[in-house]
Amino acid sequence: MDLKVGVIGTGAIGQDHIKRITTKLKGVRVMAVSDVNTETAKQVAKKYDAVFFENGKDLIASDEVQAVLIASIDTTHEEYIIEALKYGKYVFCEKPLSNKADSSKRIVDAEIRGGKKLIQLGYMRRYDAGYRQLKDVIASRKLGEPLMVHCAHRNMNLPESYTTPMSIENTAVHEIDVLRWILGEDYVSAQVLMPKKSRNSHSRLHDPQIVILKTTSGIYIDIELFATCQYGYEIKCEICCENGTASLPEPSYPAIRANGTNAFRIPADWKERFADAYDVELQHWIDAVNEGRVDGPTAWDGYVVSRITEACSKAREKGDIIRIDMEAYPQFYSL
Ligand code: NAD
Ligand code: ISE
Repeated sequence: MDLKVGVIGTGAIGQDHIKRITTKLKGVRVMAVSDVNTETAKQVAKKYDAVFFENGKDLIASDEVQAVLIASIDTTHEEYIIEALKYGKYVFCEKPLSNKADSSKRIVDAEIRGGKKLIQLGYMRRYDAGYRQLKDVIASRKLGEPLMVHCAHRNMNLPESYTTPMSIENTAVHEIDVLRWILGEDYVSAQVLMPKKSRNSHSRLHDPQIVILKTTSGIYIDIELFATCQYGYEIKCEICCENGTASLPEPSYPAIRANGTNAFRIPADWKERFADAYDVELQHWIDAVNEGRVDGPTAWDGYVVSRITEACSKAREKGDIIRIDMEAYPQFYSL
């Protein structure tokens, strides 16, 4: 029997996920969709033969929906996750768990109170082949201990609704999660540097920004966040170890020699760059839920990221280095 999924949020990634579920993935069917932009949601419902719900909470309550995929904006995740937990329904929630740490903590507390892990979080880089290779190299310790990490996260351009705090709360969250997973360490301090503002930023966005994190063993990580780089979507990560370095592989495209140049394509956006990772991630969720469980990034992982982004925001506001004291890992999440 196919897993009957209801999707809340039919914007960019909501539609991308609905398409992949319908055309590529196995053991699943999109039964229902909802969005406050009712016009788009109705069109999507018609296109994919799903039921349109005016209200996301009614979609969650529906007997026709066994599991909920949340792809609405960051500030709405808590409300929908808590509602799905009330019905004991499995959830796949796009990153971040929430844009604020106290909100993420309420989600963790609600899941623990319910007594069963029901949430998988959309940190898809953990399913990207390149990041998995990087994790294996570091874990083998063939290069010795990791010491420093240099990252860049560049978007061609982001909409006017994308503001200064979102560089961290919406974008740097990917590096914060995936490096914690690769290095197997938590973070102890955060700092944010604000370089000269690009004229391609707008009045509510200071772009670019640089985040500097320190891990428990003393590894320093710098993350360049450049939301208006103009030329494409580019993700870089180089881990410098005692006896060598390991870098994230570039996406593979043919070399085109023409007009006196030798050129490679640069992906346009996250949809293109991480298409395979999204496929693997969602199939993983579907297969696990069909077996009555979830694994992958947890609500706790999401809460940890929120605590770090909170420290980064404070660091940016105060122009200071902020210490991070993380609570102990709840046993609930190690089961
Ligand atoms: P988007 O703006 O294209 O779509 C968001 C949708 O949410 C819109 O259609 C909007 O109408 C809807 N919405 C707003 N308030 C709502 C509410 N109260 N109830 C229901 N729907 C509501 O944004 P997007 O790029 O599709 O991002 C959606 C989510 O996915 C965000 O949380 C974002 O951080 C995440 N995302 C993740 C990745 C990734 O790489 N994993 C990539 C893009 C976006
Ligand atoms: C977007 O929400 C994503 O998650 C993308 O992966 C990221 O690159 C982009 O900066 C975010 O806005």
